[in-house]
Amino acid sequence: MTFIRRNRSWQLPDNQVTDENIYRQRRSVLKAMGFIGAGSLLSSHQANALGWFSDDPEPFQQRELVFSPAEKSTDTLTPEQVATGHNNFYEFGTGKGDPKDNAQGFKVNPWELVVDGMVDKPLRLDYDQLYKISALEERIYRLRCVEAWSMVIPWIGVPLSALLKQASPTSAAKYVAFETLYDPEQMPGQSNRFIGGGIKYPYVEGLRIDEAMHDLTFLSVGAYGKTLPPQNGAPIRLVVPWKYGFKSIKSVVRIRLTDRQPPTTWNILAPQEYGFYANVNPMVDHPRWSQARERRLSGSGLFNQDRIDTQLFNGYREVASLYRDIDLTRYY
Ligand SMILES: Nc1nc2c(c(=O)[nH]1)N[C@H]1C(S)=C(S)[C@@H](COP(=O)(O)O)O[C@H]1N2
Ligand SMILES: [Mo]
Repeated sequence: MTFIRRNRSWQLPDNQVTDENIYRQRRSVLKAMGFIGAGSLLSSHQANALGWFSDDPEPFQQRELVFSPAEKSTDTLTPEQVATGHNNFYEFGTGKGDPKDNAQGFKVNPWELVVDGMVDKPLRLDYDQLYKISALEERIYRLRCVEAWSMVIPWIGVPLSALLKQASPTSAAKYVAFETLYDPEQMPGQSNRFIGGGIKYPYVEGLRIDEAMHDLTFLSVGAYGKTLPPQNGAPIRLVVPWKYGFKSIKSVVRIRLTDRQPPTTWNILAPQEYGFYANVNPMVDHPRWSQARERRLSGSGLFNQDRIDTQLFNGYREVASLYRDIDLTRYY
């Protein structure tokens, strides 16, 4: 597959975040949040502790910079060989190197992605159509795994909303359910529980419809300027950058609109540990470890890991208004 244009004006030109980017993103965040909304979500004490309101609240003019990936110099792009060699994709094994080792023969063409359920126009996309949902964009997003490591990855794809709109969800649709391919012949973890970690397959995930329609919610068909490698979820996977990585379901074959909160794989396996929402939140610890900090895989080797503070919503404050009415400790 040939490719896919890189870089837009609002993206980082290279690995390093400039002061100018930092300044403009701060302002975009202030605008996107609205001061009132932020205040109702967190106490002003909490908000100040997180450094939310330290900037000059000038009117914001450059909306596109809400997707600017980074506001700290710790946000260096993760090297491609790290992002494609350290993976969670239990269908191919539970070790971090297993997906790369075991998924290389994975067949992605032909593929079929179905969008159905509570929609006026059900869709069936074949492999070629996956790349033509709408204009492809590159978005550099942080990915924070619930295991407390993180990366910064340049995805290529389209907003999920572009696809959902084409299917015309009915007004009854309140949630979106996602499903990974079930093919035990190709995915050894699906037929052998020692390889697949005891998960019930197919892997399933879900979002509330307002989360699914949010501009940040992305369907990725590529990364690092290429089509997705199998270990990262080829040919098409979800990327929800403000939620723990397990929400970002790989190798998706079905997207179903529904009026019920759909079951999700990690919640089924361990409901006390993994919720439906799974918003990145340094103030809500996993029962077995702290979520206050994370290991950022940014260097050229897996041992090059900076320990940094975890940010609420992984730093994507644009989404805070989605949760203004819920208790993030209860709905973890
Ligand atoms: N189908 C499926 N999707 C999955 C997983 C999985 O095991 N199976 N692992 C999740 C987890 S825990 C993480 S952290 C991310 C990792 O994405 P990456 O390997 O592209 O970094 O994929 C998510 N999507
Ligand atoms: Mo994860």
